[in-house]
Amino acid sequence: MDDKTSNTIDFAAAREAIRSYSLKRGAVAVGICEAELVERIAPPGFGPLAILPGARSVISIGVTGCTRGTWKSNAKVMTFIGNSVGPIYRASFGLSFFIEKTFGYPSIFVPPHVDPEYGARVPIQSLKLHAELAGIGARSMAGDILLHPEYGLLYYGSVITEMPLPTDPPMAENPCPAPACVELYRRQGRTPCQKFCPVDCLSGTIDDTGEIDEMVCDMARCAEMCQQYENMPNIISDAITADEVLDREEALYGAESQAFFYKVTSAVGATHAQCFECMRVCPVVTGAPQADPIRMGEAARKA
Ligand code: B12
Ligand code: SF4
Ligand code: SF4
Repeated sequence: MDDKTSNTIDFAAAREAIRSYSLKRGAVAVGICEAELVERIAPPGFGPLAILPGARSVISIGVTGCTRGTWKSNAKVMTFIGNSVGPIYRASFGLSFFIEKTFGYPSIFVPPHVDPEYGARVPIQSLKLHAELAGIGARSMAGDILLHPEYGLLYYGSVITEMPLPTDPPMAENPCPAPACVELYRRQGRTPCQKFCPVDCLSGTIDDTGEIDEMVCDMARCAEMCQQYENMPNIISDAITADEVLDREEALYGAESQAFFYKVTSAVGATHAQCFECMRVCPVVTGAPQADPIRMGEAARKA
């Protein structure tokens, strides 16, 4: 983009157009932060400049989690329909094209996945860091999952762009821990997410003022729990190492594998790593004003 063209752009109006495009595509929250700020916090090689050398801004968008009915269901059902990563990745992919086409600045959809060079736990970019700095989530006691006071649990997608856009500040206040969680912690020494995590992988402390003092999450244990119903590598490994034909067939065509392959072939977004137990008991996730689709519907019908 040459200076002459960029001088004709109204960046505040562009920001609104980006916001409006994202909301139309299903996002409920949109925030923007400076690429330079992310670059300073992310480890070397994991900031925006690593994937777009001229990066100026990072746009983070969020879609809501589940319906009220889904939260009432069991853990197994939630592995099919609990997350919303598909829609958010499609919306952010579209946004990268929208910015290039409308404003002419090179933009890129951030791959949300892990970096194959560094193993199963290291992402190419931290979507949580983008969302946190762009002001659409704050770190919680539940393994640093970001929470939003209006929407509870959001799933995030990001776009990095060379466009210099007006930014948003990080959230001034953290909705975690909720007052009810502080109360439970004072009485029992544990918050709801810590208490109900099925593999006890969350710990940490709340200080005298009711703020997060320390958060600890055993990610290996959490990952094992998240992958209990669908573990592609296990299926393949069991099939390769089976000595007997029947064992091999069980590995490939047994009930668990069938369920997994159904999900993959019917393009269900939630094909790996799903556990929602810390979120199911979180008052911010289920009680935030806009987190409940029934209440959202009532408000819309009244309007
Ligand atoms: C790998 C991964 C997992 C793994 C391991 C989790 C882990 N944290 O190690 C497993 C499979 C266990 C998992 C589980 C879940 N996940 Co997950 N997961 C990811 C993924 C791909 C990377 C997370 C990660 O490792 N980040 C690196 C850490 C260290 O980043 P960070 O805390 O922001 O970084 C801090 C510093 O370390 C440093 N830093 C900055 N950048 C980087 C980059 C790197 C590489 C490193 C090391 C450090 C670093 O700066 C930050 C300063 O505070 C992200 C998508 C993404 N690309 O970000 C989704 C994501 C974090 N998962 C998500 C969710 C929702 C879940 C689950 C609830 C599963 C589910 N039901 O959908 C559980 C929750 C578990 C929990 N209690 O946190 C959401 C979180 C949304 C939110 N509201 O916060 C994300 C953002 C996906 C999305 N598109 O929305 N997940
Ligand atoms: S996602 Fe499941 S295993 Fe991981 S911290 Fe939450 S409740 Fe525990
Ligand atoms: S249950 Fe939710 S609000 Fe309460 S401490 Fe855990 S993450 Fe925070």
